[in-house]
Amino acid sequence: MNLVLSLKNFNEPEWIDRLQALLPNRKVEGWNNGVSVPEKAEYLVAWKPDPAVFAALPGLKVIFSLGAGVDHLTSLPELPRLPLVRIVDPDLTSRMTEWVTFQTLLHHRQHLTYAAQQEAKVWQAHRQWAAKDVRVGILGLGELGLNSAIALKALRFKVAGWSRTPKNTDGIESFVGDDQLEAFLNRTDILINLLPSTPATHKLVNADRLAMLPHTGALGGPVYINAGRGATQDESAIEAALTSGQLKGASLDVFAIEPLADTSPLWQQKNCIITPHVAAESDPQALSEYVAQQIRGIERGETPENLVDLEAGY
Ligand code: NDP
Ligand code: OXD
Repeated sequence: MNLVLSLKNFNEPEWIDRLQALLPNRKVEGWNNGVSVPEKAEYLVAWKPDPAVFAALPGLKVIFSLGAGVDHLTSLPELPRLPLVRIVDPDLTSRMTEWVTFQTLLHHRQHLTYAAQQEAKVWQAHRQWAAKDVRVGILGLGELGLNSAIALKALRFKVAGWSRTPKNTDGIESFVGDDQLEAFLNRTDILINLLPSTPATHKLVNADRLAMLPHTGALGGPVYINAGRGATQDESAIEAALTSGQLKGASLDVFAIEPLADTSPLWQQKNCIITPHVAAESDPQALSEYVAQQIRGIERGETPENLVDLEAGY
């Protein structure tokens, strides 16, 4: 019944203390400090784990991803076919909705133009279009995409989403699968990417797809926003589209390789907002309680919540 943590970029000792306090009858240990009885470890809590951890813990029953995304695990050939639980947390979801809404409004309200004018002490108003005339399209209408869609719809944007399976949410148009992707892009002024990284979404946002975004909308050119995963976009196509004017603006929180290299030309793009994968962090205490609660449920014989479909990869 023991629990092992293998975490990169997290303070492992703090996480051990937090989980140990919530699960006093189990031994909680960090992979980096050595596991006392590896055969007794039944649960693994992982973020970009050491791939050697799986073979070293033969009694594992359930793996927890300490994030909503699981590509850090599904990309590992060593990952055993065990139940894999991901984070779904209202706090994380609402933080993502804040970031997405903020970036959407920033482009919609021409903030980059006004910030540049402030630098130059220029007092000049530009025509402002209404939200109801702007078509937002969200790639990925899952836990995060749907919440952002509802918030943007409440601001009166015309919202549609694209997903693998049909959705039926009042006032949000649903586009489904590869066959409807072009039609979805053709009606989208602000494209928001909240897709997971899977083989099917790899570099999905490429030059051809960016070219499908219209220039006929109220903004005068399309905007691209990504807080899903960098692997789902072709970074050089985005850079080229920003340079050519095919894209009017972008906001990027995620990149194929993080941190983004100093040499990336994206840093120089005046119409591109870059944030360092911070769109939706979460409260460590809330995440620890989520893991502890799931473990208690599993031990009562319940099926874990928010299991990843290992075939689909998300
Ligand atoms: P969900 O699994 O709830 O939603 C994923 C959505 O993508 C679903 O609507 C799914 O369709 C759709 N989708 C997946 N593959 C395809 C495909 N091939 N074609 C069409 N649609 C597809 O995930 P979340 O909303 O919880 O999270 C999304 C991603 O956000 C995470 O995987 C993670 O990478 C990223 N993330 C980023 C953070 C940050 O700080 N930047 C923080 C947290 C998460 P369907 O509904 O039909 O299954
Ligand atoms: C996550 C992330 O997947 O932080 O939770 O990107």
